[in-house]
Amino acid sequence: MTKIETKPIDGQKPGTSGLRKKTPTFRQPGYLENFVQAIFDGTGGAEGKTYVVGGDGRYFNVEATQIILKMAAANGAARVIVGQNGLLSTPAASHLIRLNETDGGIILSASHNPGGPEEDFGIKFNTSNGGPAPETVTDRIFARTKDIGAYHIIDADDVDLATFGERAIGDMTVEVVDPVADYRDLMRSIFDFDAIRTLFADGFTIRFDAMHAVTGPYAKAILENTLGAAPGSVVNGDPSPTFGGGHPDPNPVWAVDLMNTMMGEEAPDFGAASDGDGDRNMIVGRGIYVSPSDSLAVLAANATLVPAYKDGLNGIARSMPTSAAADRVAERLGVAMFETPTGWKFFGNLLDAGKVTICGEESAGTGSDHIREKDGLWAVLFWLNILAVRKMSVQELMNDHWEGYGRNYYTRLDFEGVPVERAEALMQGVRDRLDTLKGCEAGDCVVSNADEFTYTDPVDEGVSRGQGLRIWYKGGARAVLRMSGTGTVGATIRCYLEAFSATVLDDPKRLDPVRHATMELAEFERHIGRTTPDVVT
Ligand code: VG1
Ligand code: CO
Repeated sequence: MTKIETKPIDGQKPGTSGLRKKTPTFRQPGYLENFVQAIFDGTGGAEGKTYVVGGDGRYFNVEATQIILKMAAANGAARVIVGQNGLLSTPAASHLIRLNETDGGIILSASHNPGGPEEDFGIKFNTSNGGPAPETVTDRIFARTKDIGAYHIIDADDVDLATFGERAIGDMTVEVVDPVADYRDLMRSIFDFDAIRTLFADGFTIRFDAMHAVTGPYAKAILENTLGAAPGSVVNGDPSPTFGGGHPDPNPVWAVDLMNTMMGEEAPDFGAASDGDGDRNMIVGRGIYVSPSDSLAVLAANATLVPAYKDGLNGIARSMPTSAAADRVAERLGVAMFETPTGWKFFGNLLDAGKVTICGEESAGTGSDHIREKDGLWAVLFWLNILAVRKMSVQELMNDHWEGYGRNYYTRLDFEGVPVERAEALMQGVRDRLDTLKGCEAGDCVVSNADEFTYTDPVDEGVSRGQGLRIWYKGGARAVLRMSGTGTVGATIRCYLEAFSATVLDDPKRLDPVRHATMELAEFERHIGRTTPDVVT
């Protein structure tokens, strides 16, 4: 056992979802080690504890896993459950933490960010409920990174991560498990697999784009081998350390191949994609893209068709920038609706307290109380279960939904790689005028209200400030501005736009006035020199 002297390293503050940096940063001597030791120290030590460890297979995943195992052993952990070859999707890791009642887990992923020697890496700690550590915990971990003096690691050979079963490293047991098996059992316990199998047997076609990321093996095992989707339905299904050189980000921009297929003549009935670590989902029907906010609403509205939710929902939660489409469903169902800051960690308390059953974010994340992470394949299976029962196309289902509830038009504009000072100046410019914006006219819009979102957790009463600037316009449209907490270069400004119509259900220009008004009011041109975003979702 070796104690290695170290010094605090600047900038190890976890963001929206763990610590994300460029891979070379993570590979600097002591960088990963300091953070891992801070996780142990900030959570009362690893002595006698059990953990789950796994990642999305990106470059440095295996090396980092070996380091974590040696550090866990040196810190006195009793047992670590690892996915074969260090692979675990984020939802599968969350499930294993809960199933095995471990003390928590360490997930290696930068999610939708690209991977490779010069790209991004990330690490996240999940607590014993299977969910991302709440801010109180990440604050303690961060505090420890600032006064750390040493870390512990044993001097041992690398552990065989290729073969299933138990082995020892120091005094600790490492158990290498099939990353897919328990997760597949969980999905089988939630959905009507027979109905979905019949759907495929009757000729329903699907294209699932795993984007060279972790969900490939899961999707093949579940969709093709268990449910009978045609072989080859899962594309880009072999996890690659660089995700085939792309961004494993399931949106119309990065999953453009899938979009083109789904909009083409030969489109299958259903298309879906997932991100690097398997917690996000994109849903596309033949000729129709489903916005994540609408997807959440549709799942909630049809939840009782799924065996696990047949008795109804306790409540629904969405992140603040997500559209209010789900709110209309909650209202009709007569269940509670919660609005949280961005990031899955804020749903944990609501799920643990039984206040909500289904949660979602506009960024293609949906999930339920089956685990404590968002879950990409779960969302896909949920859709398939609904389509199998309702016997409609995606287009028909969406039309039916909008006719019943009205439509919350929605889009998100991302301005990436903005110099940090400029992004902060833009945000501060709006923040300084929150009180005076009311009544301001911009283009065809008039501001009816503006504020900065503060969240008070209804369970532990913890307060999170500065969670996004909100501008409402007369007539009900809304804009939200916030800075991304997952990027690794410069700043990304996200501008979220929403407008509701009860009767006009297909107007591609519906958001234009609120877009122009928001660009003008927030002075995008003056602060960052452009009003054209890099990515529109
Ligand atoms: C983004 C999304 C947010 C999501 C987070 C982590 O955060 O907007 O909704 O929870 O990524 O998802 P930000 O701070 O960049 O807006 V994942 O799949 O990257 O773990
Ligand atoms: Co993800």
